[in-house]
Amino acid sequence: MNLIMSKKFSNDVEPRKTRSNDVSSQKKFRKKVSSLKFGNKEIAELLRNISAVYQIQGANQFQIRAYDLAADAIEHFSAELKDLWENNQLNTVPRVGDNLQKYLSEYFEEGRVKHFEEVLGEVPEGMFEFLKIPGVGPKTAHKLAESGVVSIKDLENRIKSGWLVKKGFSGKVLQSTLRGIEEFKRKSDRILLPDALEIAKKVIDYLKTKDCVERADTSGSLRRRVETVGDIDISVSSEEPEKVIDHFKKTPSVERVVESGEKTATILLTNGYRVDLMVQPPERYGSLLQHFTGSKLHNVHLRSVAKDKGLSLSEYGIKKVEDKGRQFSEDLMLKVRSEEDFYKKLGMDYISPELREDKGEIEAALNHKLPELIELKDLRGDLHTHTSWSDGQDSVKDMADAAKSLGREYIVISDHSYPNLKFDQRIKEIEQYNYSSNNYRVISGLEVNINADSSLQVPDEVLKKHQLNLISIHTSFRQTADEMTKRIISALNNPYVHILSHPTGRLLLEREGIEANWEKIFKFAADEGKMLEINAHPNRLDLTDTLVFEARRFGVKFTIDTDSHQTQHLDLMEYGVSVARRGWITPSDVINTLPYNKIKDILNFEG
Ligand code: DGT
Ligand code: CA
Ligand code: CA
Ligand code: ZN
Repeated sequence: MNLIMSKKFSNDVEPRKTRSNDVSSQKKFRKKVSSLKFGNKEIAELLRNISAVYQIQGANQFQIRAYDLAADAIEHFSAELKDLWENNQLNTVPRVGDNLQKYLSEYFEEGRVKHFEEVLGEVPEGMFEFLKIPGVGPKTAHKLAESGVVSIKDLENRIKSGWLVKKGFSGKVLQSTLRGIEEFKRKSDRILLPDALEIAKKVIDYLKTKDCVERADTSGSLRRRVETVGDIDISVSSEEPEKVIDHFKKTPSVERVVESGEKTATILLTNGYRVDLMVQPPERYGSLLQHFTGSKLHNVHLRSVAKDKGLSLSEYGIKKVEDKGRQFSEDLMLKVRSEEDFYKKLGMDYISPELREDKGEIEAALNHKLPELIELKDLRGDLHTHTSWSDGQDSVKDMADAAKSLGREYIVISDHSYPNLKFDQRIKEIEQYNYSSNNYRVISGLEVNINADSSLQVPDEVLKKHQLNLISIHTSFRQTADEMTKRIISALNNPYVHILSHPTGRLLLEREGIEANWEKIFKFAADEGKMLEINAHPNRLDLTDTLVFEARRFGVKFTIDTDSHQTQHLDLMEYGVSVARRGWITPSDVINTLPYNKIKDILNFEG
């Protein structure tokens, strides 16, 4: 996977930093800073802080939970809350009730919430930073801040110097806090999917070397194929949980065991990744896998559906609860061997892990209306690849041969349209390959930069020569949403342009995507028959799953492409398929599921 991590997108040029002191650029800068404070992530953090104070004060569990769930929902919501508020649509956010809507309105209007300030004012402000340390809860964080510890660095120093022990803190708690600080420092927040999958596979292969392990599967966000994951979760089916846990704790390259119980354990690997394990016997494995796959929001909603049917859900099984007063007993517990059976027992169709985000999949499963999700095998071609004609590593022949051996019917070679590229010579080479390869279809394409002023990198005469043109943003990422929207729509409007490639321009864990009015872009694309790309490269995964989900409602057509820069990248298609599945996409939404003859008609080219 070093292949992916080290790959640089050499054509990505960050705009030069503005040195101008003029008023308008300063104004823009201020606007940016203040709008940041209103981002979904910041709001989620604010609500979690409120919940932490409530926990310290021993407020009721219901209230605490309401804030935590709202924070989760807001953090993962596809639209910015501030935009919704401006359009009077705050009531469309799940878990955000009337009260919270009022507080949020106050927040966007005044930049503050009086009630929140009162709540937060009851504790020392410094405590919230300590909550970022794994294993440190609200009470410890509070105590630390009360004793005068001012930062995580300060905390580390005062533990090491023995100062906090003298203040009466337990040595054991401080040692575990110290380890938490190390983890906090070491871990980059999230892990890219291929890296997590590679590690998970190693751990699973190791677990399966013992006969007591009957099955082992990834779970959590990894199984749902979220674009990045916080930790690696693994479910195991076994009659002998203790043996499994013992075995797990001896995983090669384990740094330390964080937690260990009868049926669960957590280890930290030397690379800083955390692995969570849960074990159940085979007859309960369906419940375990379902529980541990999440998401939390999906499970919470599912529990309320179950409750209406007089059932309660856990990793142990499905319990009948209608007989009030009767003691819990094994015979009231339905054991569930498979996930299929689990959903069936709730009167639902099976829900694929990628859909389990509480975006309507539960209602759809109850009404037998789930989409027939796209699969890797549905894809017949790749519409975005590079060769050594631009910044790729391999030749046209290498790329085409490799695509052929993967079973793809056609491939678009879409090098960057560097103005000094020998376009005609390149096209000739592609034609020669087609001629000599007995009908294999290589399509001549270009990936063309959209300049800051919305013009394209090369003139129409050059575009015209090619069978397929993709456009994308590689410079001036930080225009306002309005400017950006106009820039994209105007570029897409060129009659020789087919596809908007990696539309947001984000690089996972590195660079945020552009700001734009996506609804306008989706509407334009749907009306004008322009395709939006789901870029399968695991550093991009762009469009994002949430935007795919939105775009689909507008009737947009997609392509799923690898954007390969060498032959080995052609295999990354599965990651794009995961994004599409998370966006509820079916084969008919994606044009490169079509055979060559159909796609030729749609794109309107000869050959
Ligand atoms: P991540 O690790 O941040 O990428 O996200 P997840 O979804 O993998 O979260 P994680 O690792 O904390 O938990 C894995 C799954 O286990 C989660 O999706 C649902 C279930 N789960 C974990 N904690 C809780 C909990 O407190 N309540 C419930 N109902 N389920 C939980
Ligand atoms: Ca996880
Ligand atoms: Ca976990
Ligand atoms: Zn590209």
